[in-house]
Amino acid sequence: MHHGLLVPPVYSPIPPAIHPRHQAVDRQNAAWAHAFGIGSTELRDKLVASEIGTFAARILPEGDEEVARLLADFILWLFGVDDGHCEEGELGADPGLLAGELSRLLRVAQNPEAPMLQQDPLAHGLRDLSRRMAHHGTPAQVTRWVDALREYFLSVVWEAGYRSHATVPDLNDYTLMRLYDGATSVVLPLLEMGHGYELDPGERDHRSVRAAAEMAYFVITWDNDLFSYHKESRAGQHYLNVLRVLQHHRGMDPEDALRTAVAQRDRVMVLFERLCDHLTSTVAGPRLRQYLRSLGHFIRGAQDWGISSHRYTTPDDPARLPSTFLDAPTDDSSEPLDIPCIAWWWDLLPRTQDAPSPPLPHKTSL
Ligand code: 3E9
Ligand code: MG
Ligand code: MG
Ligand code: MG
Repeated sequence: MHHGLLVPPVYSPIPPAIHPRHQAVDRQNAAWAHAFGIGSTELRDKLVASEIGTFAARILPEGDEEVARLLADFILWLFGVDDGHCEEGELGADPGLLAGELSRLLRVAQNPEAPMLQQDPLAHGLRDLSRRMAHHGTPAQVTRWVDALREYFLSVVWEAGYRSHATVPDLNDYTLMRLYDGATSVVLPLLEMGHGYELDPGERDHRSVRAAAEMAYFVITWDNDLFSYHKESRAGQHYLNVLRVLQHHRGMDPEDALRTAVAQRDRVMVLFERLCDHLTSTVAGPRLRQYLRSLGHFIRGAQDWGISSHRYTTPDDPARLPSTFLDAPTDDSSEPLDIPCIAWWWDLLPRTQDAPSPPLPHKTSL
């Protein structure tokens, strides 16, 4: 008899937090999905039942309520694309057609007034999101939102290539693709909008700050792969997940793959904490400190939502997910993971206490 994989509690040094208006955010998110008719009726009902508003309320626990609502609607829209087009739809195994459709949507995000895709509910929803982004963000923040959507779209087209051939990427390619196909980078402009500030581009784009953001993407998507393995592996479609990558390319059984993936995310979690502490106590002004705190809320929010949302617990065939977190990692090594595209993250801080620190961003006037 198949009992499914038992996912253990994972290490999380970040305290939980939620916006006091989370119930209202969740209710309004459901109303938005219905008003714009996102996805098929079946998909929409499933998304509405998965408490996406609560997820957004965990990412911006102290942020502006309107921006938390905007984030919730955007995440629901992203699932409309990721589930509706990529993982369950026909375009998901046809990279060329998918690239065309996503490019048209990108133009709608950039120019909501463009008379294109006028009968398409996803385009209609995106027009609303784009106008609200322009209301809450600066032109530069809206541009970065569109640019981040483009990098997410590129990665899901890459993913569609694997789906069309029913192949599985190696760990390095999977990691590189996963940094973007989890739609994590598209959330970042909203972290700034939610607190009404704009980071200095020199700070945001500094190697160490970009690395901290990428580490957050890694932990969020590895955690998602642990929590969504049950949902993904039973769906009967070609799925990509780090547990599958490790089984396919390293010959591991599911339990070994699980232990390995947990150790990988623990090492990155430890490095993220060290890097954020270092930035906070040396060079970061109030805005960068808020940005780093928001990355932490994003990680912890994805964890709290991931272990409790019906999307992953699948009550009709329950997943064996943890209900708590650990306060110590299973692997606290400060050696780089053997994944070439991210190995440079471990060069940003001294490996031992007494080694000199590499240069970090100049102190700004913030
Ligand atoms: C996530 O990967 C796909 C995104 C499009 C979901 C939208 C979520 C966010 C913008 C925030 C990041 C949160 C995560 C990754 C939970 P995948 O594996 O297709 O997600 P699934 O829910 O199907 O496991
Ligand atoms: Mg996906
Ligand atoms: Mg998915
Ligand atoms: Mg998943």
